[in-house]
Amino acid sequence: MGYYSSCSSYYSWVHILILATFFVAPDVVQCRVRHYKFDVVTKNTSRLCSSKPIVTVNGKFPGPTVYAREDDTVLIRVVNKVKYNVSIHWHGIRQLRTGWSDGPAYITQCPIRPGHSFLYNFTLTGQRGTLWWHAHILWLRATVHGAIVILPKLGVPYPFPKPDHEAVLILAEWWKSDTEAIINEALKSGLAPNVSDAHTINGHPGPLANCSTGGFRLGVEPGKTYMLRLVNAALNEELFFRIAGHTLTVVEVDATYVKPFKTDTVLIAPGQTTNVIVSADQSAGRYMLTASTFMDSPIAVDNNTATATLHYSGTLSSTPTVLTATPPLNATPVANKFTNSLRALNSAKYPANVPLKVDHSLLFTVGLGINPCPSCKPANGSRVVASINNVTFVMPKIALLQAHVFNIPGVFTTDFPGNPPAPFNYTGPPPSNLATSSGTKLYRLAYNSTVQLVLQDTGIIAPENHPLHLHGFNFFAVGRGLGNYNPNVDPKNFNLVDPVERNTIGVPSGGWVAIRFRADNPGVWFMHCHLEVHTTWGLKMAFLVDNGSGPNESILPPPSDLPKC
Ligand SMILES: *[C@@H]1O[C@H](CO)[C@@H](O)[C@H](O)[C@H]1NC(C)=O
Ligand SMILES: *[C@@H]1O[C@H](CO)[C@@H](O)[C@H](O)[C@H]1NC(C)=O
Ligand SMILES: *[C@@H]1O[C@H](CO)[C@@H](O)[C@H](O)[C@H]1NC(C)=O
Ligand SMILES: *[C@@H]1O[C@H](CO)[C@@H](O)[C@H](O)[C@H]1NC(C)=O
Ligand SMILES: *[C@@H]1O[C@H](CO)[C@@H](O)[C@H](O)[C@H]1NC(C)=O
Ligand SMILES: *[C@@H]1O[C@H](CO)[C@@H](O)[C@H](O)[C@H]1NC(C)=O
Ligand SMILES: *[C@@H]1O[C@H](CO)[C@@H](O)[C@H](O)[C@H]1NC(C)=O
Ligand SMILES: *[C@@H]1O[C@H](CO)[C@@H](O)[C@H](O)[C@H]1NC(C)=O
Ligand SMILES: *[C@@H]1O[C@H](CO)[C@@H](O)[C@H](O)[C@H]1NC(C)=O
Ligand SMILES: *[C@@H]1O[C@H](CO)[C@@H](O)[C@H](O)[C@H]1NC(C)=O
Ligand SMILES: *[C@@H]1O[C@H](CO)[C@@H](O)[C@H](O)[C@H]1NC(C)=O
Ligand SMILES: *[C@@H]1O[C@H](CO)[C@@H](O)[C@H](O)[C@H]1NC(C)=O
Ligand SMILES: [Cu+2]
Repeated sequence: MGYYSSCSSYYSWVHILILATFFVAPDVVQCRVRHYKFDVVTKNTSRLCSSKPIVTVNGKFPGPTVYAREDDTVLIRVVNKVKYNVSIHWHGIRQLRTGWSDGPAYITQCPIRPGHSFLYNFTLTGQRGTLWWHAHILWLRATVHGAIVILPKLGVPYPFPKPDHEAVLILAEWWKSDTEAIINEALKSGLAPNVSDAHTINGHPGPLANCSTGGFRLGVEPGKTYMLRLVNAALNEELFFRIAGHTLTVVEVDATYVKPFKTDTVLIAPGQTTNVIVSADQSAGRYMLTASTFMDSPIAVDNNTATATLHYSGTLSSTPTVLTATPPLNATPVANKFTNSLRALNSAKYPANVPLKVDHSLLFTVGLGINPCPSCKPANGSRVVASINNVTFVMPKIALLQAHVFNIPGVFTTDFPGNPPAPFNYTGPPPSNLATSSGTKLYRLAYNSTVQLVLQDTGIIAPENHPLHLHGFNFFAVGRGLGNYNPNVDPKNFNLVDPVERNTIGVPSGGWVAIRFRADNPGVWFMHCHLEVHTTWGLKMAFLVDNGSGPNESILPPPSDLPKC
């Protein structure tokens, strides 16, 4: 099938992007140490009527899939051959004691400058499933992203019947213009950036879009079962995923197993991954796959649906494609039905270790704001910002983890507020003053302390669903509701038995979500909205987790090639 797997040699992954085929999980061996090389290079493309250079890894869009097994150590040399500063984040990888390899620029590392390289070095401990990697600087992740497939340890089965074949499906977002020009224009004006021009499935918008280069085709054989590893790599939009005429069985999200359930629609937010099993149990033919936008508040979005085709072998060319309707753009009930169906598998082998005792009980408001900006003429002298607990995060000039470990003063403070500084009716009429404060504030946690964090949306400018991503940890989503979180009532309804475990969670529009995690990973860990526009506007903060006192409870020493600022 054109795949190649080796533990010890550098190679450029030959990604199988042949139309009308299916991917087969490579025959991945267990490696003590596994090597990859990522060359960050510019590549010309001609998709959606635009022929523009894009930044890629190894010239691929989407980028190469990293295949590995649980317990492998992965070494990935990233070589920067483009004009931009670059860093790569391994989204959802726990990075136990290896925060240096997490990747967010100016949080755990200084960027890799043009002409330089950095060796990411991490071990896959206690995780198996689909994750993904992406650039974590500027808006480069629009085209610099790919899947990470962590197979169970050799010989360990999936906790569900083994599918006959597997495929990676990366959902993404495409602008005809250069994405750096899009965000720079927005920052200058003070207004929201232009929405994208299309969504894509494995790099292709599909036959429904104008000027398409042909849609992605997933070839299937009648009677076989397929595991689709879905990744939402879009910058700013949550997506619904469907396959005409087929039921999907969800078995895993964010590389944690869930109690399998059947659905006709998957909801997937930027940053999230979802594994579904589909049986090729329909009559031979072509069936449409759709990735369509979910937005249940009055915010401008790209509502173009990306399409691909499930193509049965033996289909006559005259057979018409079976279409599917997409859920309405604002289909909150469809979204809720999916979200409420997610439960941790919580088996003897894969228990849900929900922290039952809480050391830090935190309430963070997440939302937008408006600050003065004299130069922002199009926005009449103001600009849209975003904040957590009214703090618009200011990016430091020196990476926070370095400042922490090397004791460099003046880079950050540890006074991030654990509660809103001035409580208000978060989901009611907005306060008269929409301004935010700003700073590079961290929240400090002792090693192994436990956190309950309620993320509360605000209605400032508009209520909106924010997919929050926490680096360095998985968390359990123990509760969720509409309106303002009520600490006297809502905890009674928390699910502390089998809540879904993940690394990215949607805070519902005009509502809240409660998560719990154990701070068992020393380092500095970013938490931010995975809508790139909100992150850019400042909806981000970081947790500082101290070393523990035990032998394996300190962050490892920094690698010698760590980039300098
Ligand atoms: C890529 O496109 C740019 C302009 O967009 C052009 O200058 C350059 O020659 C192209 N490179 C290749 C290899 O086609
Ligand atoms: C990777 O990190 C481990 C520590 O976790 C270290 O022992 C090893 O030498 C590193 N490998 C390389 C090639 O730097
Ligand atoms: C954003 O959209 C506006 C209006 O369509 C257009 O004039 C502008 O050129 C776009 N910006 C970029 C960077 O493409
Ligand atoms: C497709 O073409 C139509 C008609 O020219 C236009 O209105 C629409 O915006 C185009 N869609 C995309 C995705 O470019
Ligand atoms: C998609 O958005 C465009 C521009 O806002 C709007 O004109 C169109 O009606 C929308 N289409 C759907 C199906 O919502
Ligand atoms: C700026 O002010 C003009 C004139 O009052 C108004 O028409 C326009 O909508 C304002 N723009 C924004 C972004 O507030
Ligand atoms: C934590 O432990 C590491 C490794 O022992 C050490 O380098 C570091 O100085 C310790 N303290 C902090 C604040 O990182
Ligand atoms: C908050 O505002 C909403 C909407 O106006 C209202 O229904 C609710 O009663 C308010 N809550 C409180 C605690 O004032
Ligand atoms: C946020 O901070 C700004 C600046 O200090 C202040 O003016 C505003 O009232 C605060 N808003 C809230 C909701 O705390
Ligand atoms: C962390 O705390 C839990 C609960 O108090 C305890 O059972 C566990 O041993 C601790 N782990 C470490 C590494 O200290
Ligand atoms: C610390 O880690 C090493 C290497 O992974 C392991 O051999 C040792 O047993 C661990 N020690 C403790 C106390 O967990
Ligand atoms: C790249 O990063 C370095 C280190 O932080 C910084 O000094 C430099 O200005 C950055 N370059 C660009 C083009 O942003
Ligand atoms: Cu957001």
